[in-house]
Parts: sequence; structure tokens; C-alpha cells
Amino acid sequence: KVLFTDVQGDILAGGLPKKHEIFWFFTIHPNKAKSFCQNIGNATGDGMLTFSSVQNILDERQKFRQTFPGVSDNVVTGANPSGSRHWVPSVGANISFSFRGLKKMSAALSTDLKLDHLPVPDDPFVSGMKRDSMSADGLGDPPSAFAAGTPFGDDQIDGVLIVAGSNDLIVNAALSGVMGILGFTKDANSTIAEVSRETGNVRLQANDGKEHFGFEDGISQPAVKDIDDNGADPEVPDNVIDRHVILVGYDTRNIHAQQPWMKNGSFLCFRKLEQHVDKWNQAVVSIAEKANESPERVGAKLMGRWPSGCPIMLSPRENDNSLARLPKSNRFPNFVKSDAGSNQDNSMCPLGAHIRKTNPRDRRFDPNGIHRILRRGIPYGPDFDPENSANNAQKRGLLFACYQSDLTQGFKFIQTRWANAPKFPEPGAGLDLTIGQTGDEQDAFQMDIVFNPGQSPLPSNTFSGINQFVELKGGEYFFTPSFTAMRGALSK
Ligand code: N7H
Repeated sequence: KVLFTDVQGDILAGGLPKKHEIFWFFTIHPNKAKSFCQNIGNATGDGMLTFSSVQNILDERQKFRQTFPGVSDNVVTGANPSGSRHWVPSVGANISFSFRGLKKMSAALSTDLKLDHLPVPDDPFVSGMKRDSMSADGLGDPPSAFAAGTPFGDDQIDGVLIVAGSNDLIVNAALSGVMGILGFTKDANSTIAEVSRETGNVRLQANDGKEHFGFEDGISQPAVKDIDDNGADPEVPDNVIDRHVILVGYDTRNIHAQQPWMKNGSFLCFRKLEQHVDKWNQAVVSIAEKANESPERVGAKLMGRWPSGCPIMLSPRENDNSLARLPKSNRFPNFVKSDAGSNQDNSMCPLGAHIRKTNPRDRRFDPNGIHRILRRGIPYGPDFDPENSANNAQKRGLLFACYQSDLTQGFKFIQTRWANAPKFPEPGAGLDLTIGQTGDEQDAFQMDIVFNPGQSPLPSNTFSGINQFVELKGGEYFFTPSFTAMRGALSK
């Protein structure tokens, strides 16, 4: 209970309830940093619910259970696939800071945050995403995502307010309220100013819960031992992770962040990922024609799941709705169907399928179970409509967000060592078919998809156009502190 009241609500237990969500990126006026820090402390005093803790979310869920007995909890968290979703009006807010923001705050604080002791060389958080992206072991991002004059290119973002809830009215009202409490005004006295904002929306009606390529998202999440039973399934033991994988302060071996004030905090990776739905659709159709398969089956091969969420490991030839929902949708312990030891088996699920690349379910690749993240993203932009070219000129994608105690072992590891690595988990894998990027065309075409056992892979030129489906538009790394830190070290 103490832990739950100390941790911000988006991190554990399914996260803030989100049908509508605003990420409000701000910069702190250096000469107002002191009053900004004081406001943070005041805003989180006893009885002040400006920012939601995990406990607040759990209380809300309990209230929901009592009001609607028998209706699945998932409808409250919005985190899992479900048929009908009922929503109670609810809203929650969280706050996170970039390293740049913490530096500014630290200059105004009497407590020593010991930021100079924090970094190990090339720590992603200390570098910030722009420099990390361009470093020698970078993320493979297009430089345009961090170009001068763009929100994430100008080294201005000190923090992000995340406000999420059941509709836009309630979210906008809460955002204005929280901004006011932090000292935002429209005159020169303002403590903070907006750099940019991103608005996410769960898609409408039939597409509720699905991302823009048409797949159910938010199914597979690790469950944090003793804290978070959501998704925990005894048949998939590796899906249960220790709390130190998500929360800072529980593993002294974690050299990337070990200051006492950071305990119960978590690192947030935010990436605005535009999805080119037309390119995805074209590639899927063109591969399907060459392979004499249905486009739906090709899409399922690229993702590792059918649009419903049903994993192709359990139903390789056709969708089975009865396997689409938790816990069944997660009940496949690994991707290897047949022979002992080899990871090479490609006949059920391609080595480059998105869910295989991002969670290989093989302890040899993650012996300590630390390359895991809690995903908390939300789609943005209107639905793609092939009949309406004006609509399609608008942008759409995923406001990707995930939490981990160590960015190097979490997001960065998954993106660079797995998704972007053409030989992972075996030579012939190619890049992650959804998010892989290296800038090297050759890598992109190295990929085997087999539709039927014993068949040889399609020739690689079948796949022109892959790895162009998702394009980074900017992003940043943040630290999401505990309530103890906000009341203490970060405000005094
Ligand atoms: Fe992915 N998608 O909606 O198409 N992702 N993802 N992702 N992703 C998953 O299991 C998607 C991205 C992971 O445990 C599903 O919830 C899209 C990044 C992980 O089985 C679908 C984008 C990273 C998993 C998508 C995107 C990850 C996962 C299956 C970008 C980290 C769990 C549904 C626009 C670097 C794997 C589900 C497991 C699953 C989609 C980005 C990671 C449908 C469109 C950047 C760890």
C-alpha cells in the first residue's frame, strides 16, 4: 500500500485510464525554477490529488467494480483487449522530467540531487534522446525527428505533464487545472511555458483498442511480481518480472540510476511514431499476391498476431477469436515449435515478426529477465480511410510510451539489439518488421517468411517497402519520480 501511494499511476497496474490523453511538454523559466519546485511540493501534499498514484487508480477500479459488478476491469484500464468497454468518467495526471529539466530544478534547490554522480558514460537519460539517437550505438532514427525548429530538436523540453481520462473535456479541464497549480500563467510571471503538446485518442467503435495498422494492442505486458497481477499467467512464468525491472531503487547493480531520491521512480521513454498505413497495406497486399496468401495472413506474419490479438503460434492458418483474449492470447511459452534448442524455426512465426523481436520469450537472450518494459502508448490521428484522400493527408500513428528502471536495458536494448539487429535472434531474421530501422537497405531485405512447413522462403525482393511503415517524429527520455521525491528532494 505504501508503495502504491508513492508510485505515479501510469507506471504500474495497467496505468492511467486512457481513452483520451494529452502529453504536455513544457520548459521551465530558469529564474522561476524555485517557485516551480515549491509548487510541485505543494501540489502533492496530503489530501492533494493533483497527480494520481497507483493507489488512486486501484481505488478507482474498485469503485468501478462495485458500480458495475461482473464487468471486466480491463474496461477501466483500457490496457487490454475486450469486447465492450464501459467507461466511468475519470481522469488522472502524472509528471516526468528530462535530465535537462532536473538540472534546472537542481540549481534552484537546496537539496543536492547528485546529478553529476548519476551518469555512466553515454547514459541515454543524461544524453537525452536526440544525442542518444545520434550516438555511435544510436537508435537508427531519421535525423528529421530532431531537426532544428521542431519540438524535440531544440533542447527545450524540461518535462512532460501527462493527463489521461475518459474524454477530451475532462482531460483538457484537468490539464488546465494542473498547469495552473504548477504556476503556468499567460504573463511574464509564468513558471513554465508550453513547448508542444501531443493528443492521443483510442480509436472509434469497432477499432477501439486497435492501433492504426488494425491490430489489437496492449495485450502482452509483463506482470510485476507481488504488485501487478494483470496478465500474470502461471503457464507463462517468464512473464512475471521483478519490481527492480520497472522501479528504480531495488537493484544496486543498476548503475544507471542510483540516487536515493530516485527510489520508486521509473524512466519514461516517449516516441511519436507516425504510421504509414497506406505503405503497410500496399506491402501486405503485394506480398500476399506473390505468395498466393491472404493479406490478412501476411499481416499476421509481420506482427506475430492476427488483428484480433490471437497469436499465430497458436493458430497459424487462421484467426481464432477464442484465442484473442487474455490469458489465452499470451499462453505460448516460446516461439520454437519443434526441435530442442534451436531458435531457427520460422515456419510458425517469422524471426522478424514484431512480437518475436521485441519479446523473444527465450531466456538465453534475457537471462536475468531485465529487457522488459511496461507499454503505455495510445494512438493519435484520424483513422485511415482509403476512400478519402483528404483524410489520408492527415497524420496518424502511435504516441509510444514505456516505463523501465533502466533505459539501456529496457527500451534501448529492445530497439537496438533486437529490433534493429538483422541477425537477431538468428541470421536471416532481418529487421523487426514493424519498427526495425538501421538506415541500411540491405538489412531491410534480409528476411525469411515461410507460410507452410518445408517451403523455402520467398525471394527477398518480394519485400520491397518493408521497414518504411513507421517513422519517428521526435521523442525524449524522462524520469517519473515518486511522491516522496516530489514532496522532498525535488521541492525543497
Ligand atoms: Fe509494439 N502495433 O500496434 O502494431 N506492438 N508497436 N513496440 N510491442 C505489439 O502484445 C506496434 C513498439 C513491443 O510480449 C503488438 O500487446 C506499433 C516499440 C513489445 O509478446 C502490436 C508500433 C517497441 C510488445 C504492436 C510499436 C515495442 C509489443 C501486439 C509503432 C519497443 C509485446 C499486441 C508504431 C522498442 C511483445 C501486444 C510480447 C507488441 C504494435 C512500437 C515493443 C500490435 C504499431 C517502439 C515489447
